[in-house]
Amino acid sequence: MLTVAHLFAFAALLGYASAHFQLTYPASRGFDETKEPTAPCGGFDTVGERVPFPLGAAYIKLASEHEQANVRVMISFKTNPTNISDFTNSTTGQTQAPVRDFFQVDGEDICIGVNVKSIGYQNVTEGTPATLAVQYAGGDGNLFQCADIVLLSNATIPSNVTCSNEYNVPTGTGTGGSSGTPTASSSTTSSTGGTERSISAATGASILALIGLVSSML
Ligand SMILES: *[C@@H]1O[C@H](CO)[C@@H](O)[C@H](O)[C@H]1NC(C)=O
Ligand SMILES: *[C@@H]1O[C@H](CO)[C@@H](O)[C@H](O)[C@H]1NC(C)=O
Ligand SMILES: *[C@@H]1O[C@H](CO)[C@@H](O)[C@H](O)[C@H]1NC(C)=O
Ligand SMILES: *[C@@H]1O[C@H](CO)[C@@H](O)[C@H](O)[C@H]1NC(C)=O
Ligand SMILES: *[C@@H]1O[C@H](CO)[C@@H](O)[C@H](O)[C@H]1NC(C)=O
Ligand SMILES: [Cu+2]
Repeated sequence: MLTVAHLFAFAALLGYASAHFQLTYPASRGFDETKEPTAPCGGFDTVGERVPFPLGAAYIKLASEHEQANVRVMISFKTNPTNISDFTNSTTGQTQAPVRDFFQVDGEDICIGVNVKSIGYQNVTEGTPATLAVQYAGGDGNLFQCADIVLLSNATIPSNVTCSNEYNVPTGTGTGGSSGTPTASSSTTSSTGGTERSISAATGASILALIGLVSSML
C-alpha cells in the first residue's frame, strides 16, 4: 500500500525538504531551518555587520516558501536585542508601533514597503543603528529572521534587489502599521496559510508518476 508517508518519503528522496522563509534584503543574520521558530531572530542572537538601510521610503524582501503567510515587521533600537520584547509592538500596553503590523502575503517573491522615518520613533535620525525583525506565520508556527542596519537617508537599495510582488505601506495610516486594536490576523499564533510550497505542481506530478511506476511493479 502506498500511503501519504510514502509520498513524503519520495519527496524527501527527491530533495524537497520543507523550508520556511528567509529575509533576503537586508540579508538576515543567518538561516537555520530548525531554529527559525526561536524568537526574536530565528536562533541568531548576535548582532552582525550593520548595513546602511534607507531611513525613509524603502522595502525589505523575503523569499517565502509557504504559499501564503501573515507577516509583521518590527524594529529594535537596542544595542543587542535578544528578546522579542526589545522590538516595537502594537499590542496593548506598548506604545511603539511595529514597522508593519500583521498582514497577509501570497507568493514566493515578496517585497514589503517600509518607512521607518514616517513612523516617528523617538530619537531616530541619521545614522541610528537598529535591528529589523520579521515575524512570519505560514501555517507551521511563528518564524523569525533579523537583519542589522544603520538608518541613513542616503542609503540606496542595491540594484540587484528587484521586486515583482510588492506590498506597499498602506496609504492613510502614515505609520506603516496600525497601532490600534489588533485584528484577527494579528494574533501571534496565527496559522493562516497554506501548505508548504516545497512540493510544486510539477514535482507533485512527477511524484505521482513515480508512484504509478512503483505501483505497476508491485
Ligand atoms: C523576555 O522579556 C520578558 C519581559 O521582560 C520576560 O518576561 C521574558 O522572560 C523574556 N524572555 C526571555 C527568553 O528572556
Ligand atoms: C507585544 O506585547 C505582548 C504583551 O505584552 C507580548 O506578549 C508580545 O510578545 C509582544 N510582542 C512584541 C513583538 O514585542
Ligand atoms: C531621546 O533623546 C532625549 C534627549 O537626548 C533623551 O532625554 C531621551 O531619553 C531619549 N529617548 C529615548 C527613548 O532614547
Ligand atoms: C551618507 O550620509 C552619511 C551620514 O550623513 C555620510 O557619512 C555618508 O558619507 C553619506 N554617504 C554617501 C554615499 O553620500
Ligand atoms: C546582490 O549583490 C550583492 C553583492 O554582490 C550580493 O551579496 C547579494 O547576494 C545580491 N543580492 C541578490 C538578491 O541577488
Ligand atoms: Cu515552514
